[in-house]
Amino acid sequence: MQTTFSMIKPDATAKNVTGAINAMIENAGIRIIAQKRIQMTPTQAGQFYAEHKGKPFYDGLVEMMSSGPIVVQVLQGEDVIKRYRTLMGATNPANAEEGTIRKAFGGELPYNAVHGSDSPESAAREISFFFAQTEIVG
Ligand code: IDP
Ligand code: MG
Repeated sequence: MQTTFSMIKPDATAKNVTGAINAMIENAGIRIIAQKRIQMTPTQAGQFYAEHKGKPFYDGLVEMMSSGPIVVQVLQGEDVIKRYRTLMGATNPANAEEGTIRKAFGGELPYNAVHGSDSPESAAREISFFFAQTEIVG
């Protein structure tokens, strides 16, 4: 059983679709084993997205990600890192397939509703960025 880190972004909390996104996650057979609603500071958002520092969209991404509430989650399931990336859909919602979260709830970049870890290493880093072990209760 694998775990991954997921984030419902400020554009999606603003649209009041956190429950709808959770339903898509659960309908895909993925378990939400930890979850909280928080707001990142710009500094935190910058650290979280450090891998993108220097890219043209970095400043806008940091601004957007700290602009409102987000829901951070730990997801669990078989091969869940890859499966959740598939359920999210393409980074650009314009290219996302039918049935994906980004197709259903994304807008124009950087507004694409959700984040999901892209590897076991980033999953470990991103989970520990937001969650203490005691908060992951299964
Ligand atoms: P991912 O979220 O699908 O892993 P990344 O390439 O890691 O995509 O980019 C991180 C986030 O940065 C995206 O989810 C999106 O919000 C934003 N982003 C990526 N590419 C662009 C772009 O070309 N313009 C504006 N924002 C972008
Ligand atoms: Mg990424």
